[in-house]
Amino acid sequence: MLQNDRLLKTLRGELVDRPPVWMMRQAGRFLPSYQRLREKYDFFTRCQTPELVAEITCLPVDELNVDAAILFSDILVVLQAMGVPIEMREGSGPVLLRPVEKPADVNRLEYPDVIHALGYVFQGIRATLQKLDGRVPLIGFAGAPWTLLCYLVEGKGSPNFEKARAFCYQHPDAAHALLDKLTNITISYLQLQIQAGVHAVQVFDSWAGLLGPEGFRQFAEPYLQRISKALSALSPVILFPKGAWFGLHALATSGAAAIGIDWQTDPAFARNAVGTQISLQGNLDPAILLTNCTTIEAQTRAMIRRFGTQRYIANLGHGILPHTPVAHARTFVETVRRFSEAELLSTKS
Ligand code: 1CP
Repeated sequence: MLQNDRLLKTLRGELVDRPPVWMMRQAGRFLPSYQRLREKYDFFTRCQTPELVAEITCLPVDELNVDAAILFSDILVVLQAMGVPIEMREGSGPVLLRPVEKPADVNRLEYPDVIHALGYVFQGIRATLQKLDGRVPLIGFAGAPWTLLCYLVEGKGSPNFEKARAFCYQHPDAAHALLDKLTNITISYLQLQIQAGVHAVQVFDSWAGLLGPEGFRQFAEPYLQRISKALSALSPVILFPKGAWFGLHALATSGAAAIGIDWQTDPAFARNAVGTQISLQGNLDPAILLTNCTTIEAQTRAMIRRFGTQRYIANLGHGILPHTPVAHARTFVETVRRFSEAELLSTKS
């Protein structure tokens, strides 16, 4: 039994006393307690050791009072399981040692035995659930096929992922074969996370907006739809198609329980695009958490007033920034926790 089920109620469209709140990338980024573990163990050791996964995942629950935990892992572990060696470099982030450069490279990627290759993730989930002891729900996650293709082709992070976009338009058949394979693997992977006990799953399509409306319709949306339709009977699904305001309407009928939006998307536009039968999540600019407590409080309250308190999950519009002071993150969470329905009504009249 969960002691705090606001997130799950919101995902089911049930009434809540106030919106649930959590922050994308809350586990492994800004907390000094995480930074200390980061000095002791390298990144993949942290991801592959169930006790460390449990410890890191619980840090923001213990220290910030958020309404949900997100599993400590990374979207790139799926690519490692497909036989792609990845180095996590200090300062510059992940580097894939053998990126996909031509269509023939797609065939080289292994279809992994997910249950074994990513067994440490499922063990991490079980260890985390024990440590959480029913305090809040646990969110599992995976990268969306398009966002994974971005890293596979580019070989590293990039502001615009031009190589990945060019690959899709120059080799559409190979791109679709790759996206199809990534979709099947992601469905198995998330099914196994659900079996291991996560209460909801989020699909991060961090680079969806880079495709533009037509590219999104071809190379991202069909795969998000497939993942969402395959899983929505098993668990609530949250889709986060960052930057793809133009795709919100189409995703509203994907079976997803919620759609996350970034800060460049207007809440009223998003609500109008998706209708009333789905929850929205977001969308405070993470840079606002770098300002001061007065500004954070004012901006957070304004955000809640725009979304309303029902069918809404308070969050940032993207991951929390590494240098965010803990007190600022706490102010964000506390402001949502203090927001009451009565207040919403009084500000409307
Ligand atoms: O040493 C370190 O601390 C490594 C940094 C790090 C961490 C803590 C990486 C490398 N990944 C993670 C964890 C992680 N990644 C989580 C765990 C939960 C949490 O931190 O709260 C999650 C949900 C992710 C998801 C992820 N990884 C996304 C999607 C979300 C987003 O922010 O857009 C993406 C795009 C990645 C790829 C990735 N992994 C790591 C880095 C530095 C990056 C970005 C690379 C880039 O494009 O520059």
